[in-house]
Order: sequence, then C-alpha cells, then structure tokens
Amino acid sequence: MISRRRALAGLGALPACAAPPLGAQEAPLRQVARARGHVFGTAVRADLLADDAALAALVAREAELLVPEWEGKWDALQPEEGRFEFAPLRAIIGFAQRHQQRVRGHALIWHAAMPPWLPAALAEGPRRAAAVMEAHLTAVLRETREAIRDWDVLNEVIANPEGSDNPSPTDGDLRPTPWLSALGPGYPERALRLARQLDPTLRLTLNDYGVEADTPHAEVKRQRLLRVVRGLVQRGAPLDAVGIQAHLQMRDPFRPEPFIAFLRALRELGLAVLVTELDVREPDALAPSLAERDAAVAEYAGRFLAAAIEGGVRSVLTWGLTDRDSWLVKEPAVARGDGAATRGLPYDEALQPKPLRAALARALGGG
Ligand code: 9MR
Repeated sequence: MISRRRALAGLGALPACAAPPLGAQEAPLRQVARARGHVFGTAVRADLLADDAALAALVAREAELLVPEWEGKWDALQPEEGRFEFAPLRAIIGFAQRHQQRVRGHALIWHAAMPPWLPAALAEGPRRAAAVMEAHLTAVLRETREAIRDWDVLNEVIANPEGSDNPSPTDGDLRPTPWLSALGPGYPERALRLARQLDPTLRLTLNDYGVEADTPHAEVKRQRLLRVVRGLVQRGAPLDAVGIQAHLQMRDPFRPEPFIAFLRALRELGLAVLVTELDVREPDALAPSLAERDAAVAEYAGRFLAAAIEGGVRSVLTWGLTDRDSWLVKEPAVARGDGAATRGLPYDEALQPKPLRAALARALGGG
C-alpha cells in the first residue's frame, strides 16, 4: 500500500481522493493565498508524510511552503559530532519538489533539540563553540543550498520577561543559553555573518515567540527583540527577516495596534516579517460545545491574522495542519490540564476542516 502510494507520489501529485474533499466553492488554501500574492504553508514531519496518505494529500493540496517540524534541528541533523544525517530532511525536500512546494529551514542556532554531545562541546569554551557552529552551518547549508532559500538562523534567542510562562533570568535582552555562555553576546551576529558568507543569497531569519499579545510580558519581549534586531542591523549584521512564531494563547488579550506597530518597526529596519508557527491554545475555561470552541478559536486567530497582514506579513505557516498531530496534544507541558484535546489547527483529528481554515482563507485571500 505504502509502496504503491510512494510510487504514485513519485510520478506526480498524490491522488486527490486521499484527502477529504473540499466544498464546491472552496479552493485550496495555497491557491487562495497565491491569488493575493500571499503564501500559505505548514510544518510537516517526514514520518507522517510517509505513513499517512490522507495527511500527505492534504499537505500537498493546501500548502505552498513546508517547514520541517524536527528534521532541520541539530538532534536530527548531527546526532553525533561529525556524523550528519540528512535522510529525513531530504524526504521532506523530495515531497515538496513533487508537489511544487518550497521548503524553509528550521533551525540552525537554538538552545533546544540539541544532541547530547553539543552542550558538552559548547561548554569547552569559545574556540570549540565557534568551530562546532562553523562545522554544522557549513555542512547543512551546503546540503540544502539548492532546495532551501530561507533558514531560521536564530531561533528563540530573546529572553523571556519575568513573570511569563518561562522566564529567563538575564541582565540583557538575550536569552541565557549554552550558545550565549560559550560565545558571549556576539553569537547571533557571528552566526548570521557565517551563514551569509557560506551562502550569500540565502534569506537569514530570526524567529521567536511570545511577541503577539496585548500583555505586559509580550510588550517587554517586543521591545527586547527590537533592541536586539536594531543592534544587529546597526552593526551591519546580515539579517533579512523576522519570523513571528504565533503560538497564540486565547487567555491573553489581543489588540491589533501594538502588534502592527511592532511589525512596522521591523519593516522600517528593512526586514521582512512572516508568521512561522501559528497555532492557538484555548482559554482555561472552554466554551460549552465544539462548534462554539471552534468558532472562538477562528475568531481570535482571524483578528491576529488580519493585523499580521495589515502589518506587512505575506507568508503564514501553521505548526501542522491537524489537531491530531499537534505538539499541543503530545507535550505534557502545553497539553490542557483538563484532558480536553486542543483544537488549535485548521483541521480536526479526523482531518475535517474547521472554522480556523476558513479564517485563514479569509485573511490570506483578502476577503
Ligand atoms: O513541535 C515540535 C515538537 O514536536 C518537538 O518535540 C520540539 C523539540 O524539537 O519542537 C517543537 O517545535 C517547536 C519549534 O521547533 C520552535 N518553536 C516552538 C515549537 C513548539 O515547541
């Protein structure tokens, strides 16, 4: 069965019947977005694309841009020092090529998803840390040069304010990480310069979360991010874009004005802005019915998306397409305490579209 489907996939698009059909009036999200010069994309996992024909068909139909949920991280790419493992990432690139999709890369410098040897190597000091950074970026950017033209070079480098979910004790704007300890506050610039030198036309992106809401924490983080980015730009560091992860939390109020002002401030620095990891966590008290929950999620995300587009966002990626496969279900730290499954992605666990899909179509289709 799998080999037949793989054979079909190798010949061209997946059979359309594998994905739940769209209504007569509905066009694929990638097409709706493209008609307005926008791009819709999603995070994918190589194992799911290989094992789940219906999901693979949905991804092929809906998304123009893919980002690997895991396959571009250090623990995937360099599980042991010097041994690079590109097969899972290549599988995603191959899928994208068969379906006329592009791939963005995630993530070159991050404090998480580190293979066990990496923190130990970084702790050996700045020379060793610089050599490890150079070896990884050199091998990875050489491998992906043809297929990936936008990488999250810096992921989650901004410190979280006091009182937030995951505060970072810090005396600066950078999050305390093994990279910061090893190389000092110049490490983001070092990584950007290295990436630019290795591939002069690659788009270099800084990607972060917790900057969307109308809360004091988000405001502090927006200011920190702006200070870090301004410093980089002023020093002539090669940075091209800022990725707004948008792991939204409905318990936080959202107001367009401060978010749009933040996006505009970034764009005035000459940077592109994009939404890289959209999903929605429901509030602590759930609406009574599924229909009301789904409507509320779509309404909240719709307001966010309208503001993002107004602020200059052209590309939006969700962090997966279906509730079934979401990290919000799998990870105890973010799963709901009451056991209810999250409904924060455009398709439900039976791969049926929800109002969030319609909200994405409205925002990206300009209607
Ligand atoms: O969704 C991802 C999850 O499956 C992984 O276990 C985890 C660690 O690699 O990363 C999750 O994705 C994160 C992303 O890489 C960066 N922003 C936050 C995402 C959710 O934690």
